[in-house]
Amino acid sequence: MTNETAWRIYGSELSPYSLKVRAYFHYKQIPHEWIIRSQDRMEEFQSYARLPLVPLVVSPTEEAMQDSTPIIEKLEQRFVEPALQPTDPVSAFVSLLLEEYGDEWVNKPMFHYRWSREADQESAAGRLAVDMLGPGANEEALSGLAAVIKERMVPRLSFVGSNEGTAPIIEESFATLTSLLETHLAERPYLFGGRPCMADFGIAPQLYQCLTDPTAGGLLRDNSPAVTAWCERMLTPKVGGKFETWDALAATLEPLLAKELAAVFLPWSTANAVALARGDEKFEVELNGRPFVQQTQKYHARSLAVLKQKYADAAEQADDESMLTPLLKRSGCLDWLAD
Ligand SMILES: N[C@@H](CCC(=O)N[C@@H](CS)C(=O)NCC(=O)O)C(=O)O
Repeated sequence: MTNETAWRIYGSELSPYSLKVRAYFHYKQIPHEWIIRSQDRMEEFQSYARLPLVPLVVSPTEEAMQDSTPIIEKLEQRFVEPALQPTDPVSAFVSLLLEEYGDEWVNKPMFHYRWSREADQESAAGRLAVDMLGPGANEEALSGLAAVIKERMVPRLSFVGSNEGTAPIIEESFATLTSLLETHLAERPYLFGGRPCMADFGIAPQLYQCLTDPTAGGLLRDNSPAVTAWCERMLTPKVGGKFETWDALAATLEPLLAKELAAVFLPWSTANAVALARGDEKFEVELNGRPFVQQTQKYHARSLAVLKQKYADAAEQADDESMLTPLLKRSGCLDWLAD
């Protein structure tokens, strides 16, 4: 028998993608059980998971799902209200574009700030150890596990492309994003107005993780009170009003498309995809005049291809009068999205 209360989310409080999916469940008011993937629950987690990644969602009929964007897209077919996307085609595509930027790029400043400096490493490793062993575990076990986690996570900075040379680019990107968002969110509770959409689910959980870390959290609290409040609001987002029209949003969202998507995220993602197609293990791309060097990553290339397909579909659906293509052209995004 199907039990609608039996949806399960295996996740971690320190995983942005887990909080993204949990926020979606709250927004759609889908009854669910939030299960921290602790050592106690690892065997159970592994019996469903194809990949050793959280979040993992298990449906009432025992269907296991991974990867936050496909999870949400699948659930959208079943839980249609409240609508997740604006109906206007320009806003709808920009929302998808920003979700992708959140998942694939904003994760970099999140990961970089969390694992680069000693105070942040200690904080995150300590909290992850509590997640794994439970708050009742003894001090010695917790500090032993925290040390192991730290040793495992710090070298992973290289996977996200964080190193001495790229640190200033990543930190500048965080500053640009949070300052542009601060202006935008000072006027509205969610990115597209009175209710959240895909863009909010993509970006806010990454920045929420930053908020829980000493260095990035300090920056956010000191400089970006509206962004801070939005990240907290996005833990359990609610319908508070309507989506605004693109005209009302454009003045403060277009600069984000130009300064972050067109100047940083899309050139970086494209360079990764081009290098992978050539069979290279590393790539270098100039971002805002400085070299960014990273190992190639297959996942990003696949998700860029999906994004380009979404743009092709949106452009085909839009009529000749659509503002979408001119907007993407004006902001410098079009060349990266259209083949
Ligand atoms: N694209 C995936 C990314 C999931 C992911 O990277 N999860 C991380 C935590 S945020 C993870 O599980 N890392 C391995 C681990 O924590 O054991 C999604 O959107 O769900």
